[in-house]
Amino acid sequence: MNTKVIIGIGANLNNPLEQVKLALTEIAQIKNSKLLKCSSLYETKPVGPQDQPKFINAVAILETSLTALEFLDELQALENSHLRKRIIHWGPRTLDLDILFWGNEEINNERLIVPHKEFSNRVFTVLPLLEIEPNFIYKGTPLKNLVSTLPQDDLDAFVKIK
Ligand code: A4P
Ligand code: MG
Repeated sequence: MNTKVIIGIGANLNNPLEQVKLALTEIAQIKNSKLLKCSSLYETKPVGPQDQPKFINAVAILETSLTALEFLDELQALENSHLRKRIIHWGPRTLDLDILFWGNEEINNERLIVPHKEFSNRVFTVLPLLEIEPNFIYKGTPLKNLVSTLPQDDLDAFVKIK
């Protein structure tokens, strides 16, 4: 059975625009999966420590017949191939791939929490998803209604680049 999965893509080191573009071509090749939609690429203000470069962010929608943990394995293998080093929590990274939604399922185990806990607090996940799914409903509320609850600084700094 196919599951619709929504992922967040982020990078802020080693030419992040190229990291994200390359990641999108790689994501399109994940086994037993099909890339359905991808947002524009955006420059965003870092959430967390501010003494780090701006991020490039995007959101993509796929369908897959993999299990959630198999799909996470694929994303983590891609992160590792981009020489990702996990040093600082919410700190700089060459590539960060998060599962935002796994169909309508709630998953909570030591490797995977879905929906992503920070999804609705972040300009860099909410606005790219709105671009490609303008009628998305999040926990019973239209996603577009959440925009006014997001930090104004982050909204001001959100710039479409490609
Ligand atoms: N994990 C649990 N749930 C998930 C999920 N839904 N998707 C586990 C992916 N992984 C999930 O992640 C740590 C562990 O979380 C993994 O081993 C996985 O099994 P990580 O990516 O190694 O650590 P992290 O990214 O430093 O922590 P975290 O909490 O995932 O941070 P976030 O939420 O990814 O935030 N600012 C801007 N502007 N743009 C960004 O993209 N990203 C972050 C990172 C901070 N600030 C940012 C951005
Ligand atoms: Mg992460």
